[in-house]
Amino acid sequence: MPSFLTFPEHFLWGAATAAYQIEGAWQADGKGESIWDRFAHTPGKTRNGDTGDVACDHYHRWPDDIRLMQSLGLRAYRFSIAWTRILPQGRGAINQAGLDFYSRLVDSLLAAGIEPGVTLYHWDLPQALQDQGGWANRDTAAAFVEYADVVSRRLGDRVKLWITHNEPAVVAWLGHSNGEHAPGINDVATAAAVSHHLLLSHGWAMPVLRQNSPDAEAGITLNINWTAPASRSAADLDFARNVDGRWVRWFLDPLYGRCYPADVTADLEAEGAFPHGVLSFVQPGDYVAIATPTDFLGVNYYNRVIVRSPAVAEADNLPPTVIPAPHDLDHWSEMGWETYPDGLFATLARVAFEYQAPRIYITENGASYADGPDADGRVHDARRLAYVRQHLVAAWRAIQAGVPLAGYFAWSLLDNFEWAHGYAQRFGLTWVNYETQERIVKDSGLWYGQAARAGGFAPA
Ligand code: IFM
Repeated sequence: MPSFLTFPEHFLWGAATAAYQIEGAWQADGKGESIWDRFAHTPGKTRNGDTGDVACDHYHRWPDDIRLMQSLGLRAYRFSIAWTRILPQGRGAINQAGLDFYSRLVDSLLAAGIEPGVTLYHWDLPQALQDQGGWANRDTAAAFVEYADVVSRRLGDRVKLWITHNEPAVVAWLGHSNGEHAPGINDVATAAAVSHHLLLSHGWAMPVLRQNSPDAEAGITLNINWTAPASRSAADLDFARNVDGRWVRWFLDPLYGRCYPADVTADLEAEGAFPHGVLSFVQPGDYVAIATPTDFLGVNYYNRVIVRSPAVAEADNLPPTVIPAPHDLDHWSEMGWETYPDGLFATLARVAFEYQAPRIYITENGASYADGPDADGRVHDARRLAYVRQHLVAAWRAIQAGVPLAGYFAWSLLDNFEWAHGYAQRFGLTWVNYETQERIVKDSGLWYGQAARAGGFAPA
């Protein structure tokens, strides 16, 4: 390996956030209620009852946050739009103040030399649409297209990178099958229908984005971690197939024209996911719409998951995933996620060569560690720095192997609201004091900024 890893000239060195996780101002300037507002305000749903009501107060502090990005030398910033700032009731009346907010943000990013990348849906469905069935209702896919149209008509002249959805698998399975996320539903049949309507809304929105933003790239982001079996036993191997199938292939396959995978369809049928007939929610034309060609695939990669078949786990009284306790925190983040950079290389190769994704962005990658300021006022987060560096080495190796990787967005620019974990988990390159809203760039952020400026780094 060379002593300095140089990345392609136009590689996007970025950082990512999401609206509900950083903006706060949950009722400001005409914003409507989202399912995450409702969920977090419901006792018992998030750790310590934490909410995104204030979060990082980015809605008011965004000029400072842009200056922070500029000081780091970032070339790109991926953020999401809060649907309820634009259409407080989900569809119908447009809230100009919401559009103005994002328009100013985009203008200021461009003025600072930072490329804006917009995610349209990062989990905060308008509650008004949830009240009509949410993503289980096919009509929500039509509402999403209207929303995509309104946003891209306003920002489409300046935004050159559009992501329809962030991690539809998490929305479907965590939001609707185990209830850990908003809207907190626990029903596999609902989750299966939701997954289809999310994908459908993506496919329907693609031509609208192309029309309103003709010079832009548009695609979707999936969470693709590396799944491995705990042993070579038939049961564990089959369970690893099942887990990877429902979290990854169930989404990748239809997006790349292969329809839903038969083995996962059978698994879901056995769980009662199709009470009205197998895949009864698929209508003529849906597969073609979902497989509308995209310009890129966004990959969110964090860790390897080593899975054990539930039958084996129960019989041997073992946990369903292999996580040693206590964790070695050099190798397992505070989320209990294993650091496994080879999995990023393998994942990039998989989507590039098996699915022929024409271009790939790593739209999220990062690790949660609680390190805060030391006596010197600095945040010496050596483990996160090592994590980011190791994953960028894997990304560089993938590029050498022929993967069309065009950018990397660290998760996250700031410590922020980590969904059901509240503020207990910190993923930021920047430490946030939630009492004072002070920001301190961590050592990992300083290192990443240097790499961004230099267009590469020394691997060791
Ligand atoms: O914080 C989340 C983000 O919203 C989606 N991807 C994973 C991150 C860490 O859990």
